[in-house]
Amino acid sequence: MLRSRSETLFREARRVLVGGVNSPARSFRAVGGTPVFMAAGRGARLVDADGNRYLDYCLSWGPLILGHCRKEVVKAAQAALKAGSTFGAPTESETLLAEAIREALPSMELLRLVNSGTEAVMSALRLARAFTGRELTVKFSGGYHGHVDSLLVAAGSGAAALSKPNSEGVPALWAKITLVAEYNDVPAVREIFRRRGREIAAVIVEPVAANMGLVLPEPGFLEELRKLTSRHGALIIFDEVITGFRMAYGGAQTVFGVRPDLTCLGKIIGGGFPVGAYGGRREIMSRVAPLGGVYQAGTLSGNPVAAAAGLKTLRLLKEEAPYKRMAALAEELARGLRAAARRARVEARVNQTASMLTVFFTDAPVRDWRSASAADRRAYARFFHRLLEQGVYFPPAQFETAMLSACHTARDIRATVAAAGRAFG
Ligand code: HOZ
Repeated sequence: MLRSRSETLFREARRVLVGGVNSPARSFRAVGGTPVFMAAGRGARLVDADGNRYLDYCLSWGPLILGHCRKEVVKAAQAALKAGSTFGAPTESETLLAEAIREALPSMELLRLVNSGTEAVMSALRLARAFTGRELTVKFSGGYHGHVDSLLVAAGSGAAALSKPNSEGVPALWAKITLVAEYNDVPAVREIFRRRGREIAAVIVEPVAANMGLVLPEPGFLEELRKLTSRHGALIIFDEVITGFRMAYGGAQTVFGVRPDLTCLGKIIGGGFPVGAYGGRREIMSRVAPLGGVYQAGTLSGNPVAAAAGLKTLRLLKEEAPYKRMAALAEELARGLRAAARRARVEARVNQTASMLTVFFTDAPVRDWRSASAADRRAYARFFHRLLEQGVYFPPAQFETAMLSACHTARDIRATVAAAGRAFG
């Protein structure tokens, strides 16, 4: 597979863009080699700048649950664009999107649209501090919540992949207000609350961790976090930027039946355009300006193009309910990957739920950052490149999650399993 155009474009990009990219996760630093420059996408497929075709399991890191260029979503965005891309004034589509979100996630009684998941999390934390009058946040090792200063501590995703889980430039004071526990470790969280319960504003958690690779919550983990926070007067914030409208239409919170105080969303709700949202209990959200004293604003927040594309995406998801089918295909893929690894005598664990999965090169179960980070990253890099050569685009880093879209077919899964068999071998 020739990628000479990607090589050229990367050389040119590096002259003007930091590291040649606008987000480190795209840089291929975690797997080595030159990032593939993309030119187009259609359904479950990508075409790169050299004209090579790939089956896409990255899907822009999650938003494209309906695949690339879904006709109705493109149309909705075009219509909104023609009417005006931004007004800096309210538009009806923002309310309609917010209503659709609230209908799916009733815990979000009142919400605010922003431009990214990072913004949503940053704002939710400020709000939690204001509401509780406390300053500490509890997060989980390997959990990633965007590049919010205080959460770039033991962070997952690109930060972990580049061995920068504690970013430079974060004031020591900000790092100090963040307490860290291992995911799924209830006794550790209990101990943190025992020592500092009165100072804790919030626990922030990905209900299914998807930024240290995919790691599932063990039975009782989320329920216990809910109980502990309630008992100590702290809030629980679900970061559903990845799981919202992916794990199920109502997100992970409806699947696990745990109601958070605040939820952060991004990705799918923008239909492929920049967006984020945070929301939750009315009495908490009423503290946000202009109703309350917590200031948070944005010129392009809830811009009409993202709102129209997001709304159309949610409506299609509701109508077509592709979740069962996507989960069945993801299960088949996970089974196929496990069998292919066994045949090749490769130690691999595949974590999977709904339309998400991660292959870890390890012989032990992966249930937290400790076990995720023990996986053989070089083996993942080899696997990734061997798949890429065969036209299968997995996330270019071990600490990420592969995803399926509603466009992936049983045939795609069989082709991927066959390619993985060769990649493991
Ligand atoms: N949340 C995505 C990674 N898991 C974001 C990708 C990026 O950082 O560019």
